[in-house]
Parts: sequence; structure tokens; C-alpha cells
Amino acid sequence: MNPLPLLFASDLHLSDSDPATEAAFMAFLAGPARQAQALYLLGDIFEYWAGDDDDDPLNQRIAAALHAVSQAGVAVHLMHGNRDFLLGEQYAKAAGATLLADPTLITAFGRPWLLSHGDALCTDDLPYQQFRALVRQSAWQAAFLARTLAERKAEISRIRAASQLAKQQKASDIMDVNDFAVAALLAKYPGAHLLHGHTHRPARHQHEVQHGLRQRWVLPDWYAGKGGYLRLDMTGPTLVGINQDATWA
Ligand code: LP5
Ligand code: MN
Repeated sequence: MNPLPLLFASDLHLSDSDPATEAAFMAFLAGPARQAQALYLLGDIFEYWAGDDDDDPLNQRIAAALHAVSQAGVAVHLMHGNRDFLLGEQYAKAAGATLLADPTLITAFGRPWLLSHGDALCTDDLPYQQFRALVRQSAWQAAFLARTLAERKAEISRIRAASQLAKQQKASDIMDVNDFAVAALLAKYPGAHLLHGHTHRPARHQHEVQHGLRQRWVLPDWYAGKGGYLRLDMTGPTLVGINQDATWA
């Protein structure tokens, strides 16, 4: 029998205000995800994450659904995105999942694959990288998490508004990955292909690194009825849309 595939998804941006995306993700967890050896969620699973003490019913529904996938024998892995990097071990445990560092190297179907959310590769976006450097410090996070949930949510709401405004001033290229950053990262992982999300530009790219061609697969986002995942099996990676009409790579 052929070995089961590995599935990768990211950028679901789940929130109370988007029940259609939650329903699509639940259908994915009840369907294709059960026919896999492992499920990797590479960040921005949630529209934002204020802390594991936020017991919003949505968070509980998703934890229960992921836990059921893991109970069915599928290894569930979570990686932080730029919106849910405060998601902690407590929530991962409730979801029956392991938290992965960004980046993480795995071996599957006889070759190395490097997994990342992708935001760290957008090195041309200097204001974002400054913001990231600040909020990824453990001391900053501990101080933020020490505030009340209501204060954290209010602060996040301000940051989201500031981010929306800032993005309107940025050229689209600035918000994509930088080719030199991709090559520098892949140079540290001989022979690996890269899988990431964040940019919402699903595609397959090729990069020449150390005199060889490396693939870079970009996962789709799930906003507004879109959505899809990457399926990795013996034949290699395939981008699969949850709607019939998705055409990628
Ligand atoms: O997510 P997306 O794709 O819309 O935009 C990202 C970058 N923006 C962000 C911010 C998040 O969207 C919103 C925050 C989520 C919750 C985090 C929880 C805990 C943190 C709480 C912080 C108080 O990631 C956006 C990129 C874009 O991707 C493309 O790569 O461009 O980056 C920005 O827009 C950032 C701005 O350029 C600079 C930061 C603005 C805020 C300034 C206030 C600084 C005060 C810092 C103190 C916290
Ligand atoms: Mn992201």
C-alpha cells in the first residue's frame, strides 16, 4: 500500500466573523485530513491570537476538531504565523498538536523539506521586520501576556488597524518574499525544498541555490471562500483547492 500523504495548510485566518471559512476548514478536517499521516498548519490559523486564556468558543471548537484528527491517528503540527505567534503549549495540548519552530526541517518521501510561515523572508518590508523583532522577544511577550485579556484585545485591535493602514502605503513587491533571503535560508539546508504561506500568492517557484534548483511552494489563504492545501505524496507536492475552480502551479 502506498504511504499516506502529508498535508500542509496555512493562513486560514479563522475568526468569529467568518463562519464560512470555519465550515470549510471543519469539512477539510473531517475529510481529506483523515486520509493523511500528518497535518501541518503553518501559521495564521487564527485571525489573531490574544493568549491561550482566550476561551472564545471558536478557539474551543477548533481545538476539539484538531484533537479529533489527532485521535484518529494523524500527527497534527502547528507553526506560529505573524497573527497567532502567541499561541502556546496549553492550546497546542488541547488540540492534540505539537508546536513547531519556524523554520522546521522534515524528511518525507526521501528528501528534506523546509517548513516556514514565510513572514521572516519578507525582508524588504522594513517596518514589519522591526515590529516582528520587537514582538517575538520573549520578554516583550511575557509583559504583554501579563496584561488583562481585555487590554490585550484592545491593543491588538489598534495594531491591526495600524497594520491595515501601513499596508496601503506599501508596494505589493515589498510584501512578497525577498529572493536573496530565500536563497540564504535554503543554503543552510542542503537539498531542501521550501513550503511556506503568509503571502497569499499560491504558486510553485524555483530558486537556484548552490548550483541546484530548489522548489518553493506557496500555500493559499482561506479568506472569502478560497482555500486549499498542499498534498505531499510519493509523486511530490500538489496544490489542491477546496473549490473546484482553483488553478495553481
Ligand atoms: O497580517 P497581514 O497580512 O494583514 O499583515 C502582515 C503584517 N502585519 C502584521 C500585524 C497583524 O496583521 C496584526 C496583529 C495580529 C495580532 C498579534 C497578536 C499579538 C501582538 C500584539 C501587538 C500589540 O503582522 C504587515 C505586513 C504584511 O503582513 C505583509 O508581509 O506588511 O506589517 C505591518 O503592516 C506592520 C507595520 O508596517 C508596522 C507596525 C505598525 C504598528 C506600529 C505600532 C508599534 C507599536 C509596537 C508595540 C506593540
Ligand atoms: Mn501571515
